[in-house]
Amino acid sequence: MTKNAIITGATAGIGRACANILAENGYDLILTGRRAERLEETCNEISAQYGVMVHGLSFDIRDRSQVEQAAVDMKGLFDHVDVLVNNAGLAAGLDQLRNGDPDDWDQMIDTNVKGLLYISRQIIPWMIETGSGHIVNIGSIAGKEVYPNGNVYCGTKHMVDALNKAMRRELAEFNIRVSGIHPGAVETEFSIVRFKGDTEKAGHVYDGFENLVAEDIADAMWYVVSRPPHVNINDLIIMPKAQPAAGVVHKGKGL
Ligand code: NDP
Ligand code: 8X3
Repeated sequence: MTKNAIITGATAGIGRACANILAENGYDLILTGRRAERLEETCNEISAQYGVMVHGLSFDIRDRSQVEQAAVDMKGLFDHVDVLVNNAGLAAGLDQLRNGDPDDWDQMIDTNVKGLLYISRQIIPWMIETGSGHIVNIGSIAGKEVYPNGNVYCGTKHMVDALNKAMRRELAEFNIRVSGIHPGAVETEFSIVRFKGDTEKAGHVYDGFENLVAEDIADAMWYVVSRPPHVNINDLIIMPKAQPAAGVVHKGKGL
């Protein structure tokens, strides 16, 4: 039977790297993201490189009606889903709460928490109906610890951690695996988005130490997904060697 995966937020970074590794391993894919042109290019490139079917559905995961429509489209493309990677997410801003921008808070809560819930609400009953599946939730070290000025972003990722546990409790009886992957600093578009397009400021985040790259996280995702069927990896925390804890990075030490 064909293996199928859905990855949210695959126009960049970790989501795109997950798409590559799943395609390399023969999965047909549905990829999502708001940037329609970038999504189309990504789908075409991956499909040409690995010879699998790659469909793009462009929508904003914060918009519940768009997510519901996307789920209808997904059911027209796949007869079942083996893997859902809940990856779409972002940080916006890095300020103390008293100086924070409530629009940033809304965007993070709406994307990282509500968006993840909206898509999961559509896919979980489908997995139950077809009798199996694996949900991989991309959390963060920010969901395990809190770092200075990380407040609301950390809050959203703590919620992802809680939802990951809740899903696992609810879904084991339906033969559905649920795993959380919690990375530290990965150089993607993440900091460019966090600092609203300020590439210089974003670049400094990764100066002076060896950060993780998106492929490190995709590799972990593939490890989790490719375990024998009786094994569930509950949680993986993956950090750069130079980042022993959230918000702590040893720079300039050749690490
Ligand atoms: P990128 O900014 O490189 O990628 C984020 C992806 O999410 C893009 O494909 C973007 O697509 C998508 N996305 C964002 N907002 C929306 C939205 N409203 N609707 C649909 N898609 C959306 O960042 P990363 O790859 O680093 O981030 C991926 C996940 O990993 C996030 O959940 C992030 O919190 C988490 N993470 C990242 C870490 C890091 O250091 N980079 C560390 C720990 C966790 P588009 O813009 O086209 O909509
Ligand atoms: C982001 C993790 O450590 O770069 O989710 O803030 S960190």
